[in-house]
Amino acid sequence: PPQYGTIRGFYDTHPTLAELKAEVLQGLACTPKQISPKFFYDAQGSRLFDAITQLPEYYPTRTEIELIRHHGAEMAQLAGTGSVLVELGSGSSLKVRLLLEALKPAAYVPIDISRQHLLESAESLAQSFPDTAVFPVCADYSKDFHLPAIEEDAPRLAFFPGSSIGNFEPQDAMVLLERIAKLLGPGGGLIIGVDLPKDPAVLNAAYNDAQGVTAQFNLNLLTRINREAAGHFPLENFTHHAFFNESLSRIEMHLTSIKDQTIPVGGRHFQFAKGERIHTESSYKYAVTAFRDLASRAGFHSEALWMDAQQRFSVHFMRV
Ligand code: AVI
Repeated sequence: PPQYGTIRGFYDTHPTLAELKAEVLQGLACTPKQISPKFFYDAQGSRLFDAITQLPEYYPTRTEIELIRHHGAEMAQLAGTGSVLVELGSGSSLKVRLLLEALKPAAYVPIDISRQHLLESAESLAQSFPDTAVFPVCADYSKDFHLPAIEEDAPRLAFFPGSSIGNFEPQDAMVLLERIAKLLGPGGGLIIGVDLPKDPAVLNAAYNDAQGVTAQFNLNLLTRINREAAGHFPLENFTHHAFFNESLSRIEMHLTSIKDQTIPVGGRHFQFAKGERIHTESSYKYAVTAFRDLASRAGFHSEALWMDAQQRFSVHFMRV
């Protein structure tokens, strides 16, 4: 029988080592070299990301939390109670805690690629909210994933905070939003956090923190590849490089080779010239109208918008 205060089920479709290896090898064979930012989030990467969210320079998390604190009641009013609440990239599930009291969902489905982190957060949340049925799903939400068959008649609500949508290329973001729209069905709601374009100095500082946590987060990708994909990257031969690309309205993160070198990975050999980079992340910043246009092409219309006084971050309420 289902027990209250613990998770009710667990769907595990964590990407396999073989999938990780194949995607990494494919990315390293591209020109320019690239690796998807979804691979940042192993156990250590998830911890480092949580540390980033606490940094003085990293304004998005703190700004979005303030927006949810101030406007959570309005968000819940628009969303209605009794829904199946699906969170994409739930991480530590801290932000959703601010909404649960008001939302009173029938069930909460946190989806994340980082298995251990997901399970610990889901257990802790289930204990704090014993009336909410918690069904974690470990999955790469950039691919097709399935929801547990629960509360099938309840309306669905998606929560996609943190501007993680910005980590997708705009065309892929549109496709992902289309999939979310399909998952929600007509009338389904979406609460989505989107980082805004702003003074490049503020953006550059947020991705080049003084303590070097973002650099560690970026370099941890190589540690992971060394461990899980038989890589031989010497970490000291690569440096963190992040900057705002104004014409594309995106932060770019790269790992730059400090010298000419050949790196074995998964039985293959990859040449790096001095100064050559691996593109590890883009973080697109969307003005309000730009994001509305993107979402409307995916079948969403905008119902409400919240921004902080400095217009650093936005939270949209959208409906299919
Ligand atoms: C998760 N994602 C929205 C973060 C971002 O800002 O793009 C990841 C991150 N990368 C470096 N710092 C934080």
